[in-house]
Amino acid sequence: MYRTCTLYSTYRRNLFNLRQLSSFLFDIKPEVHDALSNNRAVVALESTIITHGMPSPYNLKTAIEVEEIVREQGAIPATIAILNGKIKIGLSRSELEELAGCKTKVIKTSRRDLAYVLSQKLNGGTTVASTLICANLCGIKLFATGGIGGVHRNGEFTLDISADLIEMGKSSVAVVSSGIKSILDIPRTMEFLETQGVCVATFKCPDKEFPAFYTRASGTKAQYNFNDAADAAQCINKSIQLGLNSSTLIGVPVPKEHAMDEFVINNAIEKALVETDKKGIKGKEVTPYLLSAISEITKGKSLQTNMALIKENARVASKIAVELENLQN
Ligand code: PSU
Ligand code: MN
Repeated sequence: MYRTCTLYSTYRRNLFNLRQLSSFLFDIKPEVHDALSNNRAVVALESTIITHGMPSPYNLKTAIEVEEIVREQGAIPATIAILNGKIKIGLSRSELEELAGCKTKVIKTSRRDLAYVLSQKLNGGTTVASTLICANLCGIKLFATGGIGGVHRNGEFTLDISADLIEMGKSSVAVVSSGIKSILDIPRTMEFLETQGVCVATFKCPDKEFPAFYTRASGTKAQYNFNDAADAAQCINKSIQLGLNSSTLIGVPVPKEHAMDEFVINNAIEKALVETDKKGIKGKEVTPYLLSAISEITKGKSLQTNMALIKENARVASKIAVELENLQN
């Protein structure tokens, strides 16, 4: 009885939200709207990875392939971005091309940038934080990305802590990623996530070794491990039923054949960090700069790894979304 009530009210709330949201702030693609109205599996995808995380033409190629993978698993992809001051939930092929081509200026849009970008009718690539905000408002329950932001090294002095972490503490959307890059301070990021109430689990890693994006091991453990997609969906469902309004963060290690050599990547990261410091790069520019510097230093190898892991994450997120759909219908 309680379960039915909770799910029913979630469903009603989604419908109410969807009606409100479709108007002047949001533009929800019809197939995404249909899927949400019928409680069908939808997977949100961010767009900063397209606009600032990967160079052209790899960004467009990856964005298209990731959407295909979501569909293959029986879910509907909803890439989220801001175009001409409207939040798009689900993009057409030409909109993806427009974003990826960077013909017009696109702003890396996190929570603090959202209202400004909308009010000025600009274009924005949404980070994990702002994608979470939008997905949450629409009732999307799963979100696949490459890597999340975190506490930066020396964050205890600079206070450079990604808004992604805080948003995960207040969004009822599970995030599937390849963990936290070792350009960040992984143990402190874990501490911060605990404070925000985010449940952190690995996927199919019985040793609970949390992945470090380019490599499969970070030296830091997650609290839990999900054996399969159904296991993850059960936990996410409980979180929804309780109304916790916080994320479950699921760490999927990069497939073995695409993982980078630890020595090679750590060297590249150290070099890139020195370069960033020397050039005085700060704030929101740090992550995109580091990603491109690391790709240059590794002669494109890190970019290949990045492309492989996001596809794997989309596959896993879609499987979980389908399991969740089965639990909720
Ligand atoms: N990590 C990547 N690629 C990315 C990002 C992170 O491998 O594109 C992006 C994501 O959109 C993430 C954002 O939300 O960087 C975090 O930026 P910041 O550290 O400035 O919060
Ligand atoms: Mn930052």
